[in-house]
Amino acid sequence: MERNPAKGVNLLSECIFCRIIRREIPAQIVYEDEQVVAFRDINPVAPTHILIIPREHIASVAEATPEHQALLGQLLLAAPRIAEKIGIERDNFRLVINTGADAGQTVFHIHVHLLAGRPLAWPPG
Ligand code: DGP
Repeated sequence: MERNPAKGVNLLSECIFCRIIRREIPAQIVYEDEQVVAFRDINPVAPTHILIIPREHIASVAEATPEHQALLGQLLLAAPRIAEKIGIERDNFRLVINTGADAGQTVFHIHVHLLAGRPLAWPPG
């Protein structure tokens, strides 16, 4: 892995989400399986704000390859399971994947935001 200032810190040892997976820094983990981990966002923008991430470090959707096809699907399919597990509606949420700094991506380890618990405007800001 390289350190690319345009993409933030990409070193596996320093990636904050890799560190959460390794339990090196605390997080409220709400779901995990062999491929996927989900935890509460430290800066929630909705009553429910969960981040769903792959255990494998992939910097962004733009860095994913066809080999990641199934894994990317697993991130999405985890969402209704997570919703059920944490006791919210399994069919009433928004999933967001910010890709690139201009789109708001600040952590360069793919993550799906699961947002729920309030009306969500469209288009997003
Ligand atoms: P994005 O802007 O799409 O890259 O989203 C990154 C999210 O990650 C942002 O909503 C805040 C969250 N976040 C950043 N650092 C931490 C952390 O250390 N713990 C947790 N739980 N969330 C974090």
